[in-house]
Amino acid sequence: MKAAVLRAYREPLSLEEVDLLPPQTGEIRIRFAASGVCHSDMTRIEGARPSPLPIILGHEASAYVEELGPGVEGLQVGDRVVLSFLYDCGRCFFCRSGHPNLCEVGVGMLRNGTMPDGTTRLRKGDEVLYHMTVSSFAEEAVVPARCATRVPDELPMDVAALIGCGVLTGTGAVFNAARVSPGDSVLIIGAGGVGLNAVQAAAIAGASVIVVSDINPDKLAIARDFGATHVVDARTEDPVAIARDLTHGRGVDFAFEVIGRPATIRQCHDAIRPAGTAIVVGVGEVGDCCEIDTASLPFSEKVLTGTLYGGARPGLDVERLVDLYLNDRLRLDELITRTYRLDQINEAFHDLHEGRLARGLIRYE
Ligand code: CND
Ligand code: ZN
Repeated sequence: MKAAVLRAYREPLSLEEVDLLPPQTGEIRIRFAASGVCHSDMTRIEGARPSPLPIILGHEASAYVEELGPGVEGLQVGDRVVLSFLYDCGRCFFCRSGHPNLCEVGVGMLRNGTMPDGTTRLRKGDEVLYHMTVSSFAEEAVVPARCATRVPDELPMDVAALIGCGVLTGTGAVFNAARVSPGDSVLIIGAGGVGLNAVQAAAIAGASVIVVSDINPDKLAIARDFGATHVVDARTEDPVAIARDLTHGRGVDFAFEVIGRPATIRQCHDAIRPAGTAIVVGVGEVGDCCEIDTASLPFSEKVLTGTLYGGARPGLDVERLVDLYLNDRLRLDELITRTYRLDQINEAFHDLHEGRLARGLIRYE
């Protein structure tokens, strides 16, 4: 099968023939329909968190089931599925305590680039590693069956792909991590493919004030369309001052950072009210630090935290988001700015880098 392989950091992906081993127990072979291009893929190319190479990127995808490994139940060949990049073993402390997105096995797979058994099914002579369990910048993959959720025929495969990361993460930050309630005030910093989903989730949740900060006027226009009550051009305006002005000088109940930079994380912490919560969704570089005035903490009772995969319960949340979309409550078509073929993948990353995309999508059919 054809795949786009990362062989060296900060270099273009190379289009190659890669071999796929058959699915092992509990695994399936899938043929991709579409894959979103997420900033987490670009961060990997930039080497912000270096790990062994070669690796096949891509982690936000829809696919068809092609082959079932031994012991797979509940899926059939031909099923249309959305992939989750977080495997949940169902047995570890985190799965049993209601945090399947922090599954010890799943997080280990993200770190090591493997399947649950610590090896991969991708070969080019030697072993090729997975990126975030899915490795969807390829025609096919072998993945754990637990990471595939069947979706109905009415759901277009293009928008199905986006649910796998950007939609689940952005909406999950609001619905699961923050549990935004009607009347809450919210600040969202970074209105890209993930952040825009936090914006529409805040609107669905009934937030009274939804302030969105970005440095790109095109993104701010979509944010307004998606339910932002106020938009801030961070090149010339201060989101912290504006968030306070809109909340009687107190600060917002929740602030979401969806970029992964210390300066904007600090803005979120500054913009929340006493006992408010700042939630970091963006993934920064290893070693990045952010200064917080510790003396103010006991007086402010502010909470600064992060969320992995929007605190999703992967299978269940995919089903709920599909229903929201099919009932016209969640807008996903508008997120797709441009589609590409796999051999245009480096152009897609260039466009993402230039800020041209709400989401770029690789289409395989
Ligand atoms: P994308 O590049 O689409 O969006 C980032 C947005 O931030 C763009 O619209 C930029 O214009 C904007 N921006 C840049 N600088 C500033 C600034 N100073 N102030 C305001 N806005 C600014 O990225 P994405 O939406 O694909 O991903 C966003 C982050 O989320 C990224 O760090 C990615 O790695 C992370 C993420 C996290 C998780 C998770 O599980 N926590 C899952 N997927 C992606
Ligand atoms: Zn992602």
